[in-house]
Amino acid sequence: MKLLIAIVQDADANKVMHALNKNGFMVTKLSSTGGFLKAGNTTLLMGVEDKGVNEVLNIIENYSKSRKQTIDTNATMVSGNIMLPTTAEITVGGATVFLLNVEEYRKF
Ligand code: 2BA
Repeated sequence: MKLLIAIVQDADANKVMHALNKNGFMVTKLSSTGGFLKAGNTTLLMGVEDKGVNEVLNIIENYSKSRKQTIDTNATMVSGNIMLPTTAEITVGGATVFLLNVEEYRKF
């Protein structure tokens, strides 16, 4: 069994969870915050039998979109004494997934 930890964008979370549940996979949703953007995202925890891992990865990949986001960077000095704000474009997502081996799994 594997523990999959998937960080997805809030906008994709419901679609990912719905597809996982529809295909018989259990999922726990945690509200999380990205350390770089300081914006909300969603962390999904899934305990998955080895034979189901590829199917889960496919579902996550299919329902997680990558999006461009504009961020403010440090103001830049122009013409000696005028400070102008500058922006940069970054691509966020689809999804970041960690796969861990599960030593033991119990339900009481
Ligand atoms: P954030 O940390 O808020 O990062 C959002 C996006 O900002 C990242 O998208 C990436 O495009 C960019 N970014 C992050 N750190 C950067 C840096 N030092 N310099 C330049 N750009 C940077 P994703 O890579 O798709 O990551 C989305 C979210 O997934 C992250 O939100 C974070 O919450 C999580 N994540 C990604 N990689 C991780 C890792 N190795 N460990 C833990 N969490 C991770």
